[in-house]
Amino acid sequence: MAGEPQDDCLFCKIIAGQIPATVVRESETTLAFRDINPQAPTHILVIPKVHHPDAASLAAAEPLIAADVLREAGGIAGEEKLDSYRIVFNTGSGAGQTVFHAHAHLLGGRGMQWPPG
Ligand code: DGP
Repeated sequence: MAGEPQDDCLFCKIIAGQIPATVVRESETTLAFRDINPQAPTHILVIPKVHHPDAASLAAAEPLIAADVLREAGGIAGEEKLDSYRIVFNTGSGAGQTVFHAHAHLLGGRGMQWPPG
């Protein structure tokens, strides 16, 4: 059923505490933890506790929780004292998505290029 935890999902296992992660913030609906392969001095993943394969699916099914993800990312950016940062939702393998549980990348602490690669 949409939103239910998936046995084969890495991020559902992190939410369940079956795989360790460096958690920086948790809310009723979201979990935020440091990326295992950081691409910037601050690289934090903010995920919904419900399982949806990507950000657009999450927003279509649970728009309030999609908003929670964005609000948490902004709150963490403040806690991390980032005056500039990027929030990225890779969607589809061609865009670099490797974990098919919706997640926001919060990246900051270095200069960034536009357009991204
Ligand atoms: P994406 O490529 O957009 O699907 O992002 C998935 C991110 O998840 C990627 O930047 C690496 C991160 N990641 C993968 N496995 C783990 C893990 O076991 N722990 C943590 N903390 N991050 C992980």
